Amino acid sequence: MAEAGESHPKVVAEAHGVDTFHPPEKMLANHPSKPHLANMEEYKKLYEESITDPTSFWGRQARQMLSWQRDFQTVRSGSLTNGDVSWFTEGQLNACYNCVDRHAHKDPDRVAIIYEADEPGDGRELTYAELLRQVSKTSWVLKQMGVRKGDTVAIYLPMIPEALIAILACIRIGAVHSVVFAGFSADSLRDRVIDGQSKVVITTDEGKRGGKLIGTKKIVDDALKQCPDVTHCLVYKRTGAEIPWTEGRDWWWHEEVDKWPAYYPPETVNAEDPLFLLYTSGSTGKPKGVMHTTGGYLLGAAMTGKYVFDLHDGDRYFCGGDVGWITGHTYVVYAPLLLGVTTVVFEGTPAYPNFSRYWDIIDKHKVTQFYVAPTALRLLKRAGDEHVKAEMKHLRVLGSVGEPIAAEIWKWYFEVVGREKAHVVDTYWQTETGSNVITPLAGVTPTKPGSASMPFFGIEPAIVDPVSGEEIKGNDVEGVLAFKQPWPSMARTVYGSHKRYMDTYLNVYKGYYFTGDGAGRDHQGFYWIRGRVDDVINVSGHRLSTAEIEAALIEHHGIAEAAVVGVADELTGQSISAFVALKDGHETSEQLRKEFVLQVRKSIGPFAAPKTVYIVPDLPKTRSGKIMRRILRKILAGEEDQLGDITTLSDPSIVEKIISTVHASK
Ligand code: 6R9
Repeated sequence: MAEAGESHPKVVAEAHGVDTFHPPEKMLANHPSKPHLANMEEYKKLYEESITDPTSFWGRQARQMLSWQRDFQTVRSGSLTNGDVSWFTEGQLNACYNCVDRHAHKDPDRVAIIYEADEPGDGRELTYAELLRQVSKTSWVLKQMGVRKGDTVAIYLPMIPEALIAILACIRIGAVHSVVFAGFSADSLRDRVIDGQSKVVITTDEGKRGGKLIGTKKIVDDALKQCPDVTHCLVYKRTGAEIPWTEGRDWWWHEEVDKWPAYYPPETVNAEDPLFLLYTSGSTGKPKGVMHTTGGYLLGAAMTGKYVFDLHDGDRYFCGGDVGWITGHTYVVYAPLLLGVTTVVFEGTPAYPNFSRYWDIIDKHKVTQFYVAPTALRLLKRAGDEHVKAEMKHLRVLGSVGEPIAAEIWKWYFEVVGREKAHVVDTYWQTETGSNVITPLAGVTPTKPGSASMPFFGIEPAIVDPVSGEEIKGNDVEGVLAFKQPWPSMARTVYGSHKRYMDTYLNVYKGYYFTGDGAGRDHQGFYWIRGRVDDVINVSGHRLSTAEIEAALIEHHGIAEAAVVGVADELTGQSISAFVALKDGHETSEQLRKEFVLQVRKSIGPFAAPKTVYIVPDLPKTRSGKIMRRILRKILAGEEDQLGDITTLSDPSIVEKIISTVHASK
């Protein structure tokens, strides 16, 4: 939570009279059938039922959307207060069967994956039948490596079909996948492999992104030097580069899968058996292994895929998120495959070979739904409208995720990309919520640029006063965002640290799930997400903790103390500024500043690198030694006249020195 003296979320009353956009007529006219709900009345009716009678609502949906091997009797048990929530308790199923087999049986030639490689023109398509064969072979391989039900497998792969195949193979045999974003450094990978107790790691020889090669296997080798429990490493040959090899531990994917049959029976698991771990940043230095379980998570993915994105048979869905983050998990892999539609797996970047790349992919593959973070849209808007030449005539839904979307970016998305024919859905959710929680339903919900609009089924939001901890009822209110009821796809624990789970999410306001975000509810009940109220910063949609970056910095021998703050950035949403105090015997220099940035790249990954490093004589600290980041934020924002009372600092004179350092570097 926020440290003492931190300011709480800004109270900004939303001006009434913000434009409201209804689902575009042209979207409905071009629709292959019609949205799953006829209007807002239907949404309200179902929503009401989901809140007042969750047992009947979710029981019905779970039986409709998922295939169970054994039915459940208990829909929901446990509570937010006790942190023991379980859904569909006696139910048994297999996640891979739900994503692959049932579609492969019904319609084997339907395309499951369109792989668009980094180089335009490269790539391939996989049908559901082919996916089932490849996943089965890979399941055999993992079994032979000794992976058993409940074991964790670490996946360090770029955006290639094998990332999905690896995930599906794990869940086919009841193993738990722990995907680590392939932009993380060896140190970060090591920490996640150890924390998740993975014994097998899956990777590639190299990755290819934006025309550049990434030495994934080399990074894995570095990480594994300190992971004695890893017995096997499965390596997919992506580029054919020369790579280091450890005999007995490393195995080529293509050689191994060739040995095994093309069918492996799915293993039955319980609804509450873990499905995956995904590490995310919180207020403290150590990343949290957020644990999702099988039945509830799958239901959240399938339900939001259907209603938020209006997925229908025959749709081609393109989510630009990386499989290393939750967006890639739920909306590249699970939602589209659970619903049996085609998912586009894109290996590259929106800027390579030019700024038309996304639009060309959408056009070429007749994409019907596109989903991306505002940071990419800011980049592409800035590049110029002339890059948006592709017709993209099949687009019905344009999704936004990961950070607030500014009204002008929203309008550009709607007008220039969507030609006013696609419905823009600004979807709010988190790694911990598993699937969209506050979001419009495409084709149904009226939207206001910048607002994530209304709660999804089963989500009962509360705006809470951060000081009193009391819920603020009624409309036109501001506070922090919490949820009052458990929902199926909520995370069940932080792996190996349930106390941390309780303290971060469920003990902050007893009886509520606390999101960590500030939010407002306007006069019509629309929700406006204001951003994090804790020490989490959001750079290009990547969630980073200030404490984690500080911990990385002080690994450098020259740094005595470090404080990291997020500042508003036109392109990346927020950017990272680091303030460091040197140890005795070190002199300020450009070289040292570069080393500090490098230190963070090495310890976390390039995406966490500070944009600016200020070397200061000392940090502003209270007498008890707490670093006052609020003061640093104010100085960077040019609000030096609003620093408040600084006499409580152990050395108030330090503030002037920091101000002049910041000014000198401008
Ligand atoms: C899905 C994802 C979660 C944090 C969340 C919030 C921010 C996500 C947003 C949004 C405003 C939206 N966030 N979606 N803020 N509008 N539509 O991004 O998960 O990486 O765990 O980040 O992202 O601050 O708390 P994750």
